[in-house]
Amino acid sequence: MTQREKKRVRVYTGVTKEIFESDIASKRKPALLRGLDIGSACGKWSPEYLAQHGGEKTVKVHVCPTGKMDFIHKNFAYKTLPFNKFVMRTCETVHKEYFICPEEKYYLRSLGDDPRKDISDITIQFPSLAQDIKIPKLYPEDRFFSSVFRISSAQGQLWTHYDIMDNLLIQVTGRKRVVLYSPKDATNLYLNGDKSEVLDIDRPDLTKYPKFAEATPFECFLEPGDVLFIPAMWFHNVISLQFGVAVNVFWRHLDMGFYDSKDTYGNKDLVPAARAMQIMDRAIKALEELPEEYKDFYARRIVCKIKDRCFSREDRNSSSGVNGDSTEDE
Ligand SMILES: O=C(O)CCC(=O)C(=O)O
Repeated sequence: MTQREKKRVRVYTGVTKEIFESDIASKRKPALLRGLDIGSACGKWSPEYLAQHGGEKTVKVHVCPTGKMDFIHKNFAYKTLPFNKFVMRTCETVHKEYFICPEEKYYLRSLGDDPRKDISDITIQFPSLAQDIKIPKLYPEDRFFSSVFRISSAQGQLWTHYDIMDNLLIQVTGRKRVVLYSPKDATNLYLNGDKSEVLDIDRPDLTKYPKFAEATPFECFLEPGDVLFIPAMWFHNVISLQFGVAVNVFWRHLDMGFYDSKDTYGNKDLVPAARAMQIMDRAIKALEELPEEYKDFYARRIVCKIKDRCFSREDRNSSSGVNGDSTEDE
């Protein structure tokens, strides 16, 4: 069994707000936007400059002995460091000062000042650095949710996950590979919450995860200045090929009532979806009270009902629930 061939993410240049709305966001597919004005950050944000202008604010970072972070076996620790010290360590390959080992890797996903109440916004947490970056206003500004620093050591790899909001990932320095999967591949990714259990997407264990072979990867390489549109629910796996700094911006593209008002990360399932998942857990518990052959019978009936009522017309008759997105060439 082999994996499906990778498809390329479509590249766009000269994108205006109008083009973004009419030709890109509405297609609900990832898009690599080149040539946008993201301000002076690309030329300025050396590690030394970031350390000087980011200051000593404490940040909570992932520290991992290898680049491949594993959320199942928790091979990383959360540690706090002053931002300036974190940046200078993250761009080294071997550290004199370290938590776990001299080759450890670091990854920052910035948070609000009090993560239980505050949302990450670089203009609030890092006002001096925020002046250098111009976030392309391709989305309705009153829908802005958060702006997040993503700073990674070379070879730092973030597991495959989805977010529930639309997102522009602005690569400021360093090169990065992003592999994406359509929401319709949810059935092939062995999900554990919002994350895929298939950690090694390049050499997956297809004996343990046979359906992963049916998932279609979409790949792109981000260079400094590139902006990747990641539509809500598109799974993404990110590897920093060099020390790199990105800022990503999430916005609420749906009516406000869909979003959990207590969600400061922007990754809680939409309110009706969370309700449906809870009801489903209760349904499964009820099915488990039945003798085996009845449980199997009613489970099949429920699956049929969900397919008939909730799947798109073209997916209703397929056994896997797959899909226009995976088969269409980009
Ligand atoms: O670029 C990264 O390090 C991760 C990006 C990401 O997960 C996101 O934009 O949601």
